[in-house]
Amino acid sequence: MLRIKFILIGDTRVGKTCIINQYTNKEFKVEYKTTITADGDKQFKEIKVGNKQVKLEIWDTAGQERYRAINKIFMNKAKIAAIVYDMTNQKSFDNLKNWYNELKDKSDSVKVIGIIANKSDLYEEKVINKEEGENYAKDINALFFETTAMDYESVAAVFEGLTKKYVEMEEKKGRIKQEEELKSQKKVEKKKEEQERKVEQLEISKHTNNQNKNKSKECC
Ligand SMILES: Nc1nc2c(ncn2[C@@H]2O[C@H](COP(=O)(O)OP(=O)(O)OP(=O)(O)O)[C@@H](O)[C@H]2O)c(=O)[nH]1
Ligand SMILES: [Mg+2]
Repeated sequence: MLRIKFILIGDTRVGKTCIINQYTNKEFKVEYKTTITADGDKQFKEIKVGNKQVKLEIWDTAGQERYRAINKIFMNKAKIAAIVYDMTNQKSFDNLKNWYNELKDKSDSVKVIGIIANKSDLYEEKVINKEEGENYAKDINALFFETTAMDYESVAAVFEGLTKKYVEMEEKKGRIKQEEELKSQKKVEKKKEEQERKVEQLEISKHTNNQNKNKSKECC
């Protein structure tokens, strides 16, 4: 089974813990309890992507400034990162670039990034419109999602969409690798054939030389 480390980052109170809770336990809690671990809390979920069985290892972390020095253990070997903002909070959107830079600085293993605009149920208080979020995601080559941690489908789309992209990328790389191997195998075979042909020609010419010698002996 393919095991994938999936991390969530973003400002405090944007809803990271609630998104994970909804996805793994199908529940939503209104009361707020800040996450205090800087090295991450882990949850697991098994899903099927195409014909591949995948085990997601989902890491939650603290968004609060004082816990925020994300350590290397948290980022280490993460393949997918979701950067979350709260669409009713301008600052959390402005901070996306800081989170993205931190990710770039501290991790070289992350292959797929998602930008998550959370709290879509509070549409009347919305201060960031969808296009702004989509444009930022496009700038950093990330996928964009709108979610509300109250709704399972909206958060499942994030985990499954990003995982699907990652698996497809890896499969493509695998295919490319296979093609390269096939090409170099063909090259080796071609070289071998050429060498065999050379040896054959050498033997033929040797044989004809011998025949000629014998003929000249016979004649004299
Ligand atoms: N209306 C609404 N409230 C939400 C949503 N997601 C989270 N909340 C609320 O926002 C508050 C913060 O949610 P958390 O999931 O704890 O936020 P966090 O990003 O984990 O915060 P830190 O652990 O401090 O980094 C809680 O009171 C939640 O109930 C949502 O989609 N809609
Ligand atoms: Mg939290």
